[in-house]
Amino acid sequence: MEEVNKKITSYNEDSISVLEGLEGVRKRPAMYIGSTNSTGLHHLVWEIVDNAIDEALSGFGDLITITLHKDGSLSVADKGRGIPVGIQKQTNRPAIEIIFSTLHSGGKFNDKNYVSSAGLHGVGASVTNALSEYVDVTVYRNGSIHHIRFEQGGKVIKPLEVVGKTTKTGSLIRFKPDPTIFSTVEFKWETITTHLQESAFLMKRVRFLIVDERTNQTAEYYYEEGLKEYIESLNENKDRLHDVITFEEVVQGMNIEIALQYCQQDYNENIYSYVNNVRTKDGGTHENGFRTALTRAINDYAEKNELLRNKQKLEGSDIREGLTAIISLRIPEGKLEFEGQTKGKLGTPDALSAVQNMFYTALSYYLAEHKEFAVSLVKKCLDAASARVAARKAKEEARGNKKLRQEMILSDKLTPAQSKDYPANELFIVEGDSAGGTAKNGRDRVHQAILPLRGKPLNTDSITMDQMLKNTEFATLIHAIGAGVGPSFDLADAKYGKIIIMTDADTDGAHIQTLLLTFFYHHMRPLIHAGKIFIAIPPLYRVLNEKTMKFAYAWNDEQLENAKKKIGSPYRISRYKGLGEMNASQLKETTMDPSTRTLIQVNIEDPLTVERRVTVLMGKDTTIRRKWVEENVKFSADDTLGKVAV
Ligand code: 0RA
Repeated sequence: MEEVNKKITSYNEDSISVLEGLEGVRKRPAMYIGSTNSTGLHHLVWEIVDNAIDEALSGFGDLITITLHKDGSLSVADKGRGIPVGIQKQTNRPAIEIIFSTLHSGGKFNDKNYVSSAGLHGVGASVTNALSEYVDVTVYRNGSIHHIRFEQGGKVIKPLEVVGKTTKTGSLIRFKPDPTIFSTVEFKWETITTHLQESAFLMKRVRFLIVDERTNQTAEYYYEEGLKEYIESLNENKDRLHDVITFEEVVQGMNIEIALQYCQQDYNENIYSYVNNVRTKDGGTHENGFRTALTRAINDYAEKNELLRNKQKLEGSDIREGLTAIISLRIPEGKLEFEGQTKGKLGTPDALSAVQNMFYTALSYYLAEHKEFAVSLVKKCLDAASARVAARKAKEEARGNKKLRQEMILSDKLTPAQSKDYPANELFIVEGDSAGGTAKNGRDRVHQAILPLRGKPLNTDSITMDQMLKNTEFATLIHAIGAGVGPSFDLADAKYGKIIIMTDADTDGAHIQTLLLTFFYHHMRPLIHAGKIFIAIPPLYRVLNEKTMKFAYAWNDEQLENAKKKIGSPYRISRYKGLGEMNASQLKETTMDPSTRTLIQVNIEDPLTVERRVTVLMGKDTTIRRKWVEENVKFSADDTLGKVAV
């Protein structure tokens, strides 16, 4: 069947163009993996893992093992059929070599219907190969153990050969990322486990085992029911109204899985959609089909059962308040279409009608069969509708009532910015009155506003919306931002382009950041999605030479060492315990002035991380928190972290 040991000695034209392809990846890595930072680095892992997932999706191999080795390499083992090792006719080279050397080769070797992100990104294992110091592949197939090794960005160093006998089947791929390409080559436990847990939720009954040989940690993810358990995990700390409802069906060659659950306290809608195991964060046709069906099914049910008064209709947003839903669609590669530049939005037209029809029918049936649930759900939606109407009214009244607004602005709490160019304005939320005073003096009066916070904000995870609104600190904050709150929040009305949380660099400061982020996540989520929330990073040290009066700031110990050298002895180090220890010009220079400060942009995209945030970040352990911030809060493009301001 497969000719494995045929000797290949000379490079033909094909293999030269192959190398040129990989060379292209090395020249412009960001075009293939998005970036060369930690996010890009982990793309190398997903490309390899996705192949193993595809194989499991086709029904081969139900265990995928990921090992982080001490030498900085990572391996992915699966129990699939094994990567094909036979000679490919057109090229006269082993298929495995082509798979690891040709861009977009995934599909050609595939007799499978569903392809996960290989189909989405269209790049696959060859990109990982191009950006690795080495890739070592062992294949268990046809009774033999096969081995091939690539080095220096994809060159075949050890051609394919049989190295032993086996009764197993599967593939083992080990690679070490090229440090000349990436700004970091350290694989992160948190990033990898979060991603693979998500994969496990989407791939029910496939086991993911992760072993970190650097720290001896292990994790295992296996879900018998997949999406149902995914939603249970997302809603773990919430006030759930019913058990998770699930639907699954194959329509026109598309596999559709939907799971949903309503919660009481959280009025946000939490809808997550996936295509072939990859999150479509901007939704698309499948998600639209879901929304339309949901709105129609519930309105139709309410109408038929005379639960609505005089031609009243529930709006989609009324029906989605408090909803957590996951839509997972698997479609053949040939049907995949995307809208826009990124792969975040599905365009496949068939997916709309398929999801819409399937979900409308299934949900209508479910509602008819579960009368008590259906009636209470319609009631909940009607409550949301009334609240929406009331909020709209209140907003219109507030608009007309300028005096009230002025009163708020003139209140003793907020020091406003002079400019009316709202997108250019910044609101600093500052820990404590004393630091607030310093910030007031150090600010750029035109564009920077200061809102000092007294004490710790309430934890909005454990209070009701009413309690939150009665709290003066939050009320002031809501008025200062000026865009409403909760379901009636309107991003377009926000009076600031950046909202910057500025706290001491200690445990209390970290706690306050978390409490504020929790508030924004619950009640002004669009601000987070729009990338308008930032955390200011004050320096930890100031190094001063008392003779020359030269000084430098340092944000970490490494910078401190550099600063000592730069400043020269005799130096004196002051460790800033809080913002209050800086004077206005120091605070301005280090933490507030856009040309010298360091800001981190809060950017939370993946649902699991967000829910984990509550448990990890609300805890007392600051090292876990710091680690989380490092791994999950992305640095904005213009940040200056790593520089010592002199
Ligand atoms: C193409 C065709 C076949 C399997 C695979 C690719 C395959 C690729 C990878 C990558 C990692 N693990 C993998 N396992 C399988 C099917 C070949 C056949 O018909 O047996």
